[in-house]
Amino acid sequence: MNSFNFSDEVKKARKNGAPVVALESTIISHGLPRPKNLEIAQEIENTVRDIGAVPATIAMLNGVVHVGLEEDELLEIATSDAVTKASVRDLAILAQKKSHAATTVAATSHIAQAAGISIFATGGLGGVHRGARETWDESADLYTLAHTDITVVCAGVKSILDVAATLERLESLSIGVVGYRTLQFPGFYLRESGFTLEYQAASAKDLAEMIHARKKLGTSGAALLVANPIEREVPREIHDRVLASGLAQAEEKGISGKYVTPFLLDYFHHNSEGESLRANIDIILSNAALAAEMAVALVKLED
Ligand code: PSU
Ligand code: MN
Repeated sequence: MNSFNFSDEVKKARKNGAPVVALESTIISHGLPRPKNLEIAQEIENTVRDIGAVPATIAMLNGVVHVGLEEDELLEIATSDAVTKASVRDLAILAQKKSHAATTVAATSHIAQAAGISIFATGGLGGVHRGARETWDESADLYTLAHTDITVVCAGVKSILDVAATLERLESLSIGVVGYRTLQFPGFYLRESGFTLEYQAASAKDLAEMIHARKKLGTSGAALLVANPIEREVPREIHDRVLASGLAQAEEKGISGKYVTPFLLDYFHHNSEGESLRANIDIILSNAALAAEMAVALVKLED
């Protein structure tokens, strides 16, 4: 039996079979600048609630995994300097150390699955980094999603990554990808990454039916990725300039391992004239809304 701590709201939803949406916490602690991060985290949760689903923000506090955070707990994750970025491999170590940790897409997916939650909204997925031929830097998000029963709503992957290699990995790892009202794989800040998809879905209901079919066909061993493009993209000129200088700085400073992604996200936030933050907020709110609509539709289907 997993020893998770459920928030009151999530406890009640589980008892009543109400729709629940998992949310990650690394975006709060390491992906968004303070002090705005707390306000955004609350806004994400309220977006889910407004649509009739229950938000389950996942994080570790004093070594205990929380599925759904009370207000003071969300505050702690958003403001404490002692919050470590945790992927799946870190969880048990940090539990023993009674640490605070924010969970990545990989760790959040793992915990959500164990808690019986099937839909998860995030911003950008981790993937294969540029230069991975030399650095071997590939996000554990990919490998975890390969064996986790979860549907993740994201805005594609950032162009800080090697998008082509990431899409190839998604295919090799049997992770399904479906565009939301598009056949263009989105590039997080950009509506189109330049790579096309095979499938799209027209509505949250269609996506819920796909999740339902996964269960019926027994193909839910690996994750399904829903790629929901940003509505108003970052101007290409700003995007290309900041990307080039950010990648160059990361290399110059010798940033490696789990610090690469937070470094680049922070670089974007500080050098994009506010566009990176604006885009991140638009994206996570839009993904949370779509995930909530899907969760509501899924509960109706399973009735
Ligand atoms: N990409 C983003 N925003 C994020 C992240 C990635 O656009 O906040 C975070 C997510 O939590 C993701 C993690 O799971 O970074 C991936 O880190 P890494 O590349 O070290 O696996
Ligand atoms: Mn990495």
